[in-house]
Amino acid sequence: MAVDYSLYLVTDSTQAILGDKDLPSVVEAAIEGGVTIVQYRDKKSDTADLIRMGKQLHAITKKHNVPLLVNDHVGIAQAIGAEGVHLGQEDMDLQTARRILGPGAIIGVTANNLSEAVVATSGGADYLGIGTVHATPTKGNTKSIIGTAGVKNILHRLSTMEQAIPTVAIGGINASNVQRVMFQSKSLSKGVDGVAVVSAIVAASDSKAAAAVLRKSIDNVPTTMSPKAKENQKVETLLSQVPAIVKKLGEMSPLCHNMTNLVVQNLAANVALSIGASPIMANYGEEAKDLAGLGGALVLNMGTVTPDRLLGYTTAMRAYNEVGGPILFDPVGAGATEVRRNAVKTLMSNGYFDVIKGNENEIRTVLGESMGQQKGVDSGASTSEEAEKVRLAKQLAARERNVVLMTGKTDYLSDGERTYAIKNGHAYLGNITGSGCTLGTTIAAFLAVHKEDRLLAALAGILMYEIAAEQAAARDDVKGPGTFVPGFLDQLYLMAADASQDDSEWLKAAK
Ligand code: TPS
Repeated sequence: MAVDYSLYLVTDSTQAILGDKDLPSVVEAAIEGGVTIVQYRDKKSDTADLIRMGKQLHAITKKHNVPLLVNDHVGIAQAIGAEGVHLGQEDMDLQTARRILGPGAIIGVTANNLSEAVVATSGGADYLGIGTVHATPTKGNTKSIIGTAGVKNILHRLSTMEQAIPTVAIGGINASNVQRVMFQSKSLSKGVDGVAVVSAIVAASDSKAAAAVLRKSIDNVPTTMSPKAKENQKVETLLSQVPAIVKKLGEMSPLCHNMTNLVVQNLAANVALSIGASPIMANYGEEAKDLAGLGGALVLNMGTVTPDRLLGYTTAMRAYNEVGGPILFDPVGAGATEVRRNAVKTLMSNGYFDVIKGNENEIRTVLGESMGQQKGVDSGASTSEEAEKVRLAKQLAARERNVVLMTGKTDYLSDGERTYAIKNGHAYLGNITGSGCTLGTTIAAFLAVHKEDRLLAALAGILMYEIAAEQAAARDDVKGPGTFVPGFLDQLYLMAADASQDDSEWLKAAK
């Protein structure tokens, strides 16, 4: 029988996690919510209690056709007729357990590093529990937190082995990061088969609802870029599609939800209106639960960071990720302060971004290659050669499996496979506040209307934005940054209107 490891519940009977709830009821509700396999894990009870509870749980799991494994205690598993065991590195060895339970039992092993994973796989384990992924109070004595990068390392090593066994990731996994854990590992030939959780379900007041939220996130993990997109490598092919996308934007007038900084609210809303989108400036994360369902896109601009806002961002990310709504992340001033560096880490570990847009310093910080203290949020000193810039954009996009736009005198746009340099724009953009942020708004609007190829959507947004800036700067009534802003809004507006008449003259200015 093939075992479904996609949502794996590991129980805990401690007051801190289970509280006063009844464990069998929690397990049954969790199965109703979408749990596919259960592990009875109880580090404290004596044999009689373990058997009593084990039997109760097994009656429930059998009723729902879900396998029950017992943590550590091979004898208890045998006594209650459970489908198998899960063994930690300090528990009974795999071979002995196999001899006792027989070939038909499901035996899983915890793997914290490459050698543990290799030994268990070649030793005949049925699956691996890979972790601890994130720090978790559930397991205090974790040898090490391996992060999603550690999970990827182990998966990569496993992919070189002859035997292939299912894997689940475990440790600090909850509704806000489950998609990221599943999705990141999928950049390899084979990702994890599921996630195992303790507190995300057992500590929840409504275990059925908690399981259902996880279930939904797992079932809706963002898919990889469509194969069709990859065929269109040639820049001419991409450019030829831009006018139709600009036109589509005007027709659909997508919601462009901005969670942005205090400085650019007004300009961002005006830019969105000028290009034909419907802006909403809503910084309270709870609102995203309603807004995410409206088919628009979210701009998450970190320019004004406060604890409240950070909480709002993570709530909003979860809401958009759950429905597959696109998110553009603008890590403004990412490396400038400790608070911002931490905010980037929090956000990056909480979900998935379709596009990350930033200057070189910001992209470096997100990548984890900070060059030290940044001077101010706008400081984007260019220190590297073109090849280095291409590497930065490409590497981050490949790691995140998304699209990265690294802005500067030349902009670099990459999806990890295709990388383009864009040389449009005008110096005035650097003389007004919020030009980078409102470029983010523009791209987000395009993401909402062209989901088939995010790189192409972003390209359409950048070109429209930067060519409008060039046109505005050339106007007779534009004499400097002050008159540039209204001229720029006019040009965006005119371009959007032109696109509806299939006139793509302006695209000829693309560099
Ligand atoms: C399948 N383990 C590693 S981290 C952790 C546990 C129990 C705590 C997670 O709690 N893999 C499997 N079963 C296990 N028992 C382990 C690994 C060991 P939370 O989800 O609350 O962070």
